[in-house]
Formats: sequence, structure tokens, C-alpha cells
Amino acid sequence: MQVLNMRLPEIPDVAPLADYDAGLLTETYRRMVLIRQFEMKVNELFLQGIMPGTIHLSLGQEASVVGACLALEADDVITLTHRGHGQALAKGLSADALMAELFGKETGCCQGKGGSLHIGDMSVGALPAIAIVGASSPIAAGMAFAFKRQETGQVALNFFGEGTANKGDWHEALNLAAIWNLPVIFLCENNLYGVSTHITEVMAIEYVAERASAYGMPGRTIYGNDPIIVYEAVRTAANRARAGAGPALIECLTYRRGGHKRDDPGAYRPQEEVEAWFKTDPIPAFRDRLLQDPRFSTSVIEDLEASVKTAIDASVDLAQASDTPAVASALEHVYAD
Ligand SMILES: Cc1ncc(C[n+]2csc(CCOP(=O)(O)OP(=O)(O)O)c2C)c(N)n1
Repeated sequence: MQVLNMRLPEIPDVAPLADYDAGLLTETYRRMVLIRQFEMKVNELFLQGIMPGTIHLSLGQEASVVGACLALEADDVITLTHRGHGQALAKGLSADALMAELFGKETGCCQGKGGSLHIGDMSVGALPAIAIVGASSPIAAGMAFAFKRQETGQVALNFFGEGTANKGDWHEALNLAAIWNLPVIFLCENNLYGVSTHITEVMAIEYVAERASAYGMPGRTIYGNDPIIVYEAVRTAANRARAGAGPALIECLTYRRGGHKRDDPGAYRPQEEVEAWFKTDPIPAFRDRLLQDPRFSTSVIEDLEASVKTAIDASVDLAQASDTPAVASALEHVYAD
């Protein structure tokens, strides 16, 4: 059978982890496992009819978001997409606050009024998400403009999908960021599909990062299923932005393990493509890399995985025990022009 529109992964050689601090490596793995277990639990609760709402899972994309966020400083800011659980957890949002938000409880990060599509918490530098595809790119540029004007030394990082790179507001944001030399990183999680549409059906070039040169900024396409590759690329871009050299575009090649949202089995994807990408699952791959390093052992890793599981279970208990927002608070924290 001829398989149309299939782009299989090329896995690069990765350097040993010996040069990296054990604490950074542990935190990288912990956050990736946290995201994976969090989303597996959310999916399970949804299938049991316990969790409400529409949810877009990011299973498989953990390395890109964790590598990117750990390369930032705590006071740098990210913008989230509709597929934002992993992005928020990677930036440091607590699983308790996120789980409660998905349950619509007042202990949630947006007091239970946002739900999955509008999560975030400025105290960890995660701007509450905007579900309008493309809308967050000009906002990231705007935050970077403020950082530059106020000379704060902060950087803004805009997460977006490859489908978003065909929206007009995305192009305007890159142009503005380039001409004003803003400290912003545009980070594409290229998972090949915008809903069910393959990238080759909507883009006449091979990679999103090729567009960077049209705006006068550096652009790189990298393998997005290794967190250290992503960490290095974002660290370089953030250092450059902080030094006043302006924006950068980084495209992380990755794959979502499920469909676009929970009611989509993703059946439009060729089986051969799915199988090839599933073999690149970032979590077992990074686990294997850690185990080749003498500083890590199976028992240390298993303890970490068990402690994450305990924390996720506790977040569900806490969310279920929390109250829904009071009716009298319906108009609080709500803004309209
Ligand atoms: C302006 C706008 N158009 C359409 C949608 C519906 N929509 C939600 S997600 C999505 C696909 C986005 O694809 P991509 O940017 O590649 O991100 P991914 O879903 O792959 O993470 C679409 C079309 C929307 N939310 N906003």
C-alpha cells in the first residue's frame, strides 16, 4: 500500500548525559513522568465518566515542553496552547491546582472557571491559555515588548502547533518581534497534524522553521523527543534574547500519541507512521539514557515514578473533595471589553 503524506522520524545520535547536573536530569525525568501520569489519569477519569469537559491530551510531547521550560528562568513567561497541560506542568504549575481546575473546582488554578482550555498561573510564569489558535503569539510578543521596555531581563516563550504557523496573527507576531528585536522564543511543537490535517496538505515547505529567515531571525528544526536537545536549543535562544539579540524560532519534531482530542481515535494516521513514531516515545528513551549513567539506578527511578503516582492520586482526591465555585462568585475574575 502506498502511504501518502507520511513523514517518519529520524532519531539523531544523542550525547551522553555525563556533562549535565544530576539534579537537572532528575527534574527533567520527574516532570516528563508527571505529565504522562497526569494525562493518563485524566483520560481514565474521562472514560469512567467522572471528569467533565473537552480535553486535548499531549501524550508523547513531554520532552519538548519539559526541555523548553527547564531551559527558562523561573520568572520567564510562557504562553499555552489548547494542548497545554504538559506546558503548564513543565513550567511548574502544581498538579493539585491543575487537576482541580479540570474538575471545575474552586481550588483550581483559575478557581474552576477556566477548565482545560484556559489553564495557567502567572505565579509560575504560565499565562492562562487562549483557545483561539494563533492568538497567543502576538501576546507573547507583547509581553516581550514589556520586558524590553522595562529592562527586566525576562524572556517570553510562545508554544504553538505547526497548524498555527499558517495563521495571519502568527506571521504578524514574528514580524513584529523581529523588527523590534524582542526577547521572545517561538516554539513549535510540530506533531504533524492540525486536527486531522497533515502538515503537507497545508504547507508548501518542509519545515516551519524555514519561515524564520523571511522575518530575519534564526530558525532551527530539532528532534523534539529528546529533552536535552530541546533544552540546549532553548537555552541558546534564551541567552541570545537576554543579550538583546532578539527572537528565535525553534521547531520541535514530535508526535501526539492520541487523537486531536479525547473523542478522536486518530484513525486518519497511517499505521506505519504511528508505529514508527511510537518507537520514539520520549519517556522510555530518556529513562534508558538515565540508566546508562552511573549516577542513576533502577531503584532511584522507580522510587521517583512511584512518588509521582502518589502525588497524582492525591491530586484527584483533593480535587474531588473541593467545592465548586460559589454562584455568587460567577462574575469575579471575568473580564470583557
Ligand atoms: C482561530 C481558531 N480556529 C480554529 C480552531 C479550532 N482548532 C483548535 S485546535 C486546532 C488545530 C491546531 O493545530 P496545531 O496548531 O498544529 O496544534 P495541535 O492541535 O497539533 O497541538 C484547531 C483548528 C481554534 N481553536 N481557533
